[in-house]
Amino acid sequence: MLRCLRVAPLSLRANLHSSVHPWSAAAQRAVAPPEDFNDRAFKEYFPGPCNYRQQYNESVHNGDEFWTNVANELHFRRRSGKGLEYNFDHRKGEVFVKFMDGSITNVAYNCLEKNIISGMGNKVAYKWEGNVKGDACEITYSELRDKVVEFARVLKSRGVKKGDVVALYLPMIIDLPVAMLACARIGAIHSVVFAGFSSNALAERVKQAGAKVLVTCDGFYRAEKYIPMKQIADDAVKVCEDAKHPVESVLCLEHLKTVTRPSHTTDKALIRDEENFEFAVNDAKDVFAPVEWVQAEDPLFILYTSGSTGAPKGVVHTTAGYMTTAYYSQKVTFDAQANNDVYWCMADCGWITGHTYGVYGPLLNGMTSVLFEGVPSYPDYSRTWEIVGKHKVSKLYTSPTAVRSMMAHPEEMVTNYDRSQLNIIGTVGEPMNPCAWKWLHEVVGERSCAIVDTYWQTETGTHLLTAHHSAVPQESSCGNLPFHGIVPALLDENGKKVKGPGSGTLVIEKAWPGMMRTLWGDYERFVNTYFAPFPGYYFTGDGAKRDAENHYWVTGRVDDLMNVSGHLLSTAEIESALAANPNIVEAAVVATPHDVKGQVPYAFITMPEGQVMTPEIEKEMRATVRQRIGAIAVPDVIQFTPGLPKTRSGKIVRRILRKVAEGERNADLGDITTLADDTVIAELWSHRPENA
Ligand code: 6R9
Repeated sequence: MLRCLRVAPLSLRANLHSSVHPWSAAAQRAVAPPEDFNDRAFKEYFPGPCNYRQQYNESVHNGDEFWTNVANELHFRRRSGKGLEYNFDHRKGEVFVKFMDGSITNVAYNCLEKNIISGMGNKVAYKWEGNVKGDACEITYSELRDKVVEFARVLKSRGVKKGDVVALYLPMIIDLPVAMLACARIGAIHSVVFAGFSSNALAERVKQAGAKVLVTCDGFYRAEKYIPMKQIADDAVKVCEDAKHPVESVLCLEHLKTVTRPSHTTDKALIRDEENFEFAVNDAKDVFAPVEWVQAEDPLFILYTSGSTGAPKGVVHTTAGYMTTAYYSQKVTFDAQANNDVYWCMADCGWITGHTYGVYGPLLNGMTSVLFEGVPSYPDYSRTWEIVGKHKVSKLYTSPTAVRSMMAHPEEMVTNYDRSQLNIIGTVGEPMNPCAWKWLHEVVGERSCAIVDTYWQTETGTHLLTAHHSAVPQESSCGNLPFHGIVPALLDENGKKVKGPGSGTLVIEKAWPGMMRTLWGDYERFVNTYFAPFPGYYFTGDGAKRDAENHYWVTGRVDDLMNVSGHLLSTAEIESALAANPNIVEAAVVATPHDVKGQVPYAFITMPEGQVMTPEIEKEMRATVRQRIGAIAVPDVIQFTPGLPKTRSGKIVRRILRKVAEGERNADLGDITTLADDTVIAELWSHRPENA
């Protein structure tokens, strides 16, 4: 039985300070839960009409007051009295965004000291799970703070000052959030480079950011594969030196001596004395590294993201605005309950999801988080659920890619493990397809969990559109609503706003505190990429559809649209239709040139291990696309492939698929260093049908 409580409506301001947060699932759940939804999912339900939209309206009409009220829950050394100021129209002057300009605060202080002062020092901040089962440890908020202070001393001893850039090239070990927070503590700017990047990719990012110090470790294992981090870092340092951008100091942590090695490696990292982190700790014992009180608009971090052309873009996020929206969106989207939750964001800290919802969001909310070094497939595909069961995870943040890889395996790999505490499953990164949604909903969540898709970007810092469990019906593909404070719009090909239901390019009309401020060292590219395409709007680069109830479906990058006989089709939409077939694990569709139609869809599909493509399955898939979208969308070719070319963050690299579809064997595939597995390319070619 559901326990229903009735609450009197409270004013917005009063709500922000009440013990049950007004946007918590408890206060918000108003849509009919799925049939046989039990009270495992949320502790309390409130009947009556949903008020998400009402609160949303207040958040956008009174944006300044709204966000300043949220910021009031955080610690500021000085408040300037200023709120959100911005200009999105480059024709009217410089594009800029500021929040609480002139105020003074520190994000690391808010993540650590603020919680410790309020009595949470002994609470576990991170439960770490190693690559090999059994390697595990925990760290409390007080212990985390001590480690951060120690790390900050070492950085200071290497001459790092406020405003200096520190590159962090580390796997998913507790030292990574420690290093991020240590930078934040002393006002240095961290630039985390994903541990799967090659030496060239690392060097490119270190050079571009002008990093003074590079922090790495000896090595780590991803499943059974040994990743020689120090060796890669050394190669990168050499590249930087040759390019006359020398790194002043390298610090190397010894991680391998603390973990179980799943395979033998004869490799021993070469760590010079001056690079040895433990020696550096000893040398820095007497260094003073107090909290540096920084300006609201001082940069907190740089994070590189790929550009559609040219070099990677160094997205810059600043202090007060990012902190406020990270804190708030974590709280609202995940119904953060400092006392009850064990939360697990599966994203690597090398990506924005790991920054905002793996480090800053959960710590600002005093949550206990799982930090996982390994991969969902090792030692087998039950690993995720074994960890969920072991730590009684209540909120999980994952990606459609991870879900699709897991759902290709027997259900027992999930159902053998305890998921009784799990109540919210967030997803991010790509459009959520109905099959993956259904699997999460039925197999993982047993119809008792809210499945909350979240759409956002490295540049946006925090959520833009979410399927908030209180306001979006729990049905497959039900679309997302704008997050509080976010005003999306759809523009047609002439840049005119689409009114009511329709589709177009997704842009954002008003600023929000947590958005990017510039591209590191390239303000011009920042304006040209995000504001010049549609003056007065932030351009997301994605297309979306909107229904009469204001639900949005992000259909994919606008560059992924194809024009078949004058009809605009979304690759994502065709992919969803193909992947609806139970024999399919994943589908990727690209446009390929056609003499008569202009372009036609060409599909690549993967299937569960051991399964083969048959003419019947192919026929079924074509029928589904025809039925769901129309004959125009039926792919000309459906090619089976054992794997898809993906970046290490799980994004399909369509540019490679386009070359295969076009049959351009000798074509330049561009940068393939970001691929998780480049052997996929040869497989794509070997499975290309003769008649394609
Ligand atoms: C957070 C993150 C951003 C791009 C974005 C869009 C795609 C992310 C999505 C989604 C559909 C979702 N994307 N979330 N598309 N539905 N829920 O992923 O940042 O790595 O910068 O990627 O990812 O195309 O523009 P980032």
